[in-house]
Amino acid sequence: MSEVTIKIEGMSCNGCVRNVTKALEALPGVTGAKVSLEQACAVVQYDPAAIDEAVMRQAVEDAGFDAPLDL
Ligand code: 9UX
Repeated sequence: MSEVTIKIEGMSCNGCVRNVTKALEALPGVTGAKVSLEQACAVVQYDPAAIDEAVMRQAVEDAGFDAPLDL
């Protein structure tokens, strides 16, 4: 299992945090996601054989937020 921190812009309340968490945890290969409103990021546990960071970032974007590559 691997872990990555993804920068997330545009979250303004805990509803956003919930939405991002659900979007990430719905992805095959993601086993857990801890999203921080204050730190504007998500720490994601995942199986690197099943998913990569680009797919996670796209899921965050599809949920209506920005996930820029630069940390
Ligand atoms: Mo809060 Mo976020 O009212 O998608 S849920 S702004």
